Amino acid sequence: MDRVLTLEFVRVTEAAAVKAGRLMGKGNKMGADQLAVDGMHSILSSVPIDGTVVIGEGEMDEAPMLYIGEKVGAGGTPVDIAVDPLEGTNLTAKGQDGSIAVIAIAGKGNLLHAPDMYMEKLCVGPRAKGRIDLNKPVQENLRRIAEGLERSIDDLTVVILDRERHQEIINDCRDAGARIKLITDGDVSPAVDVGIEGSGVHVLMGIGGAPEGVLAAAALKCLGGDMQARLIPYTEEERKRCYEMGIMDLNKVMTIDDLVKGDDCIFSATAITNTPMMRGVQYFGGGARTNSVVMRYKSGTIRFIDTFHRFDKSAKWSIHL
Ligand code: VTB
Ligand code: MG
Ligand code: MG
Repeated sequence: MDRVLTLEFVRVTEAAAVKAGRLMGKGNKMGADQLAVDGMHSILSSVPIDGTVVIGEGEMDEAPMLYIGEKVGAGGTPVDIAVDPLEGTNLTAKGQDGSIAVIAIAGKGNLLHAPDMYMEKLCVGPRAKGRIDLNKPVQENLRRIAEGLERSIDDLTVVILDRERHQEIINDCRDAGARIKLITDGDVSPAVDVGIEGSGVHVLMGIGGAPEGVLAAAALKCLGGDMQARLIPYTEEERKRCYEMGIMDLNKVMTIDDLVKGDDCIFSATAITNTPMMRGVQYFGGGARTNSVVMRYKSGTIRFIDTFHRFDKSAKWSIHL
């Protein structure tokens, strides 16, 4: 992938965020999601790629845009694309922190085609790379991560989705002495943050969405961090989908390179509401300001981009509520 594409993908997530952010706090998560999809889709169609959506808004018959299998782009390099135009719909609908517009791009066949089911995740930054093992107890992982970060477990902050199913790992983290940040939704943004020093969070653990897991892996791969994951099929139908994907051992621990293969990927996210490293979309008379992070595996460059958008300069910003 040509490196000039990198900035093109920032434009894609910016457009989704500026549109969806309009509905912040309005209690309309479907509406916000739809605006994000519109914004993302319209800009993607002008990017010079020959893209296929492999993680998107659902199967063809239920999502009109950015559905799995949709061909996007203006023609060019063949790539696979994972999107979550509005990751954390509840957060945007309630005006709470942590919602982002996000995209990951890799060479054909290199993104795990994760079906919409649950995935157990363990995510860390570069200094803990190679130290995590999803088959080991929580305490053991925290001990090794703390060692990598040259600090005590008491000085680690673990992000966990606040769900009943996580009571055991929450107890284990507390027993080990780690600090915890329980979040109501949106585990992609904190998974990215654990890869960035200074974000104040060091580990993401627990069960969230599998598509979100692939997005997190793309970011962590670019950041030099690490991730392990395991699909958690609950129904017979979901188990069948795993087998169809060629995953015969349902307990298989996937590494970051199983989730995102190869040595060429790009990740971009724009904050819709605030995140620890980025401000959410701010609107002012006639425009908006966005914060994004974009990264490219090949060069390892991480860019934080602060952008001013002028609504009078382009029709693309007009929204019909
Ligand atoms: C997960 C997580 C997402 O929704 O999919 C979660 O990965 C759904 O979990 O980031 P529950 O079924 O327990 O609610 C998010 O938090 C938001 O899309
Ligand atoms: Mg979404
Ligand atoms: Mg999501």
